Amino acid sequence: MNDRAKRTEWFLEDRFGLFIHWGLYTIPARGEWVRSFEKISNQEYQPYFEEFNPTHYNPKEWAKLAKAAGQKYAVLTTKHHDGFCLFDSQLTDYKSTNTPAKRDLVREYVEAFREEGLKIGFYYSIIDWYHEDYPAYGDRQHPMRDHEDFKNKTVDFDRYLEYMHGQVKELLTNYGKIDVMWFDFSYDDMTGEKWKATKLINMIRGLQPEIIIDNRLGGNIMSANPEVYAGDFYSPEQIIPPQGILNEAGEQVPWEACITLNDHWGYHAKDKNYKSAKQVIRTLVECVSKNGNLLLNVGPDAKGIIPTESIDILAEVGQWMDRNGASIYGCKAADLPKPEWGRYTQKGNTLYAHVYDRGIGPIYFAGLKDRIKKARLLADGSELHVSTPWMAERYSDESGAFITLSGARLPDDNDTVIELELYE
Ligand code: FHN
Repeated sequence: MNDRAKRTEWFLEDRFGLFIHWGLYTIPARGEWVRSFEKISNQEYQPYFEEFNPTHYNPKEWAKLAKAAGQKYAVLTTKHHDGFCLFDSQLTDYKSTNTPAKRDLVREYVEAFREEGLKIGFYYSIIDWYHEDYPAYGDRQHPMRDHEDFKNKTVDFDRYLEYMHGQVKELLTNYGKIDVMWFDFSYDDMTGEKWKATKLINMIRGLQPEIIIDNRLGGNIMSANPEVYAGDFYSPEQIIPPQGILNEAGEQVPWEACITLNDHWGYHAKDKNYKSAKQVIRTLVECVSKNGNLLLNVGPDAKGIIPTESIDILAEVGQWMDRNGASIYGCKAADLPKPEWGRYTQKGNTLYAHVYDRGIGPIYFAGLKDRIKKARLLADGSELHVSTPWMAERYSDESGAFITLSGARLPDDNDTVIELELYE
């Protein structure tokens, strides 16, 4: 088994994680790109630094919420593009311990989530709109990209890289075992060795040999021979890859879709466009049915409170996961075509039929004739029978099998899972 396969074994088992976007931008409450969209200077943004005091921040509550939702790992923004550090970095004064909060928010997150048994991930923005040596004028998205005062400003980008690498070293040295390093993001010529990515990865692997890293430092994770910094998993965003992810050699590449619950990563007070728990459950199933993970985002507000809508969705997802998690954890794609009524996930000889559409009459399982040893409703363990009822007899061709569900409605409208033990 190659190094990446070894490192990602737990990742392919756990399948479901919590993404947390949190920082100063929660005060303007118009999402984490507010500085770029509204071209807000460091000076205009400074009042939020001087005010930030999330009095209700209780990461133990966050960790319990994630655990109850069935999430097995979490990824918190330690620094987003605005350059504000949620951890006690010795390389900058622009950090949470210097705000009225006077707290190392990352340390409290690590301790709380580790105590609940979740694996720990750090999101770290390689983009930095605060640092004086990050290129601003003419950049694609820097808040000062077309500000005259920055036109002739010279920057020492190597000094920025020393800062960025130094902070990654702090994060991977001072907080114990870290399981995921989630870099964000490369663009245009700002990619790969522009970040001194090989040096950065070698440092990371030395500090945390078992850590897994996303693909956003650059390079081509789809290559049959990817760069050392191309990452351990592919990170589609706000989409599920239609066919899953194979590299140029046709090999499976671990991947994780990151998805928002509403339309913003960071807290946006007016964004009430939340997905339903049903959509989240079916998104998670779709990811796993295509050999992927789901990293589902919450955006706590300036007080440190996760929006009620997010809490309610995660709670309903958790109720489903509590009964049906076996069809997610450690599962992957089945070697069967997608059925009309829903999706399949599989773990060894156990096939999980995720039935979304009750249809009329018995449920039809193409290709499974004489292959099903036992059938159970996963949620309650109740026995189901593989049989061909009178109305199906004329359709019982060589390949299919039928299971009759009682009643006109599915037991679980979100997703009714039938556990099928197949003959070896
Ligand atoms: O610009 C960021 C964005 O704010 C957010 O953090 C997402 C999450 O994957 N990543 C970048 C956009 O691709």
